[in-house]
Amino acid sequence: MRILITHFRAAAARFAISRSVIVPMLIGPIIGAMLAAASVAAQDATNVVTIDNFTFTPPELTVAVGTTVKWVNHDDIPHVVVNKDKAFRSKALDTDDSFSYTFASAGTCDYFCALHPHMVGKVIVK
Ligand SMILES: [Cu+2]
Repeated sequence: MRILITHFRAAAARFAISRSVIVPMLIGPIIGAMLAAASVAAQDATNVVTIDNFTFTPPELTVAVGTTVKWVNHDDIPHVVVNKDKAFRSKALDTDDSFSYTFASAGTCDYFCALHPHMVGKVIVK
């Protein structure tokens, strides 16, 4: 009987050790993924142009070469984001639709809405 109890205690101790090792192994990558997602979201927030009430906000955005800019339409009517030099043209963006474009070289990008040409904006790539 004494031997059985000793074996049981040893098994319990092994279980405790394995759990203390396995739980951090499982939680580590989850926390890592959460941190990675948070940093991507933070980066995105600075490179988003929103469309509200027929206005691009911010009207002028300065980014580094290689940056992806995302336009998000918050209006309840469609808009189309078009580069003046025809480098890009979005599809018609319905409410909450978005369009992304990566700026591969430096320069000034003037854009407007194809449906409402008085809507204009600018991305300066440095
Ligand atoms: Cu528009």
